[in-house]
Amino acid sequence: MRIEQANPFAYEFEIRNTALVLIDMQRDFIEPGGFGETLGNDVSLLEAIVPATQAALAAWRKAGGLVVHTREAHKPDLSDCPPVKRNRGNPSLRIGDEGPMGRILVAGEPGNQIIDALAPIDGELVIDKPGKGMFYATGLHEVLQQRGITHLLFGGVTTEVCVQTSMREANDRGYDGLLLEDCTESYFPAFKAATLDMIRAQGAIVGWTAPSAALLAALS
Ligand code: TIU
Repeated sequence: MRIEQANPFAYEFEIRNTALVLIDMQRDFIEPGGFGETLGNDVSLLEAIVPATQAALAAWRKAGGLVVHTREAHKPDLSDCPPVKRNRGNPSLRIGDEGPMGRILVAGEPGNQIIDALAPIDGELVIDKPGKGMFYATGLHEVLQQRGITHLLFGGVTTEVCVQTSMREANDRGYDGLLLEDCTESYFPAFKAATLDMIRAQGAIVGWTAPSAALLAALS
């Protein structure tokens, strides 16, 4: 497969060696009452990427590719949440506090679930990650290695926080990563734009970006 319209140049991959990774498409970030809103953000911006992400997920499932969903999630006793993370900033509710969708960023709580529109199905990996990056303290690299995965297609939220961190972690581990431009969003549009530029600058220093339509065209 070849995505000719990828930036900064064409991206080549084989479906059997590639996973679609959807980062943290959980209620905590996309719906009111979760972590995103407690940090003072307008979460409605993020909802706009759901239709394009749904279409990419449907096409990828149809093609038979591996799907990985991540959730930013901490254990109920918060033993995997460094105090500096819990104490950072001035949120109206901190990680572990009881909010309208249950305890903020805690595994198993209603707010921590992937949104219904993108709910995982049997055979897909669901990774709970205590950090912003998807490899830190998750064992995901070993799982992907066992499955022969060398290429990662990314979507999810937020572009400059968990998505970019995960792409950089992936790049350092030897994966070729491509970010689907309209399947990712930030609470800060300027940060999204800057992140897309940073990823593909200097000859794909972190990876590639492409509109999801280019992936759909390659798969059709
Ligand atoms: N705050 C923010 O933009 N993002 C996060 O805290 N987590 C993720 O990006 N998932």
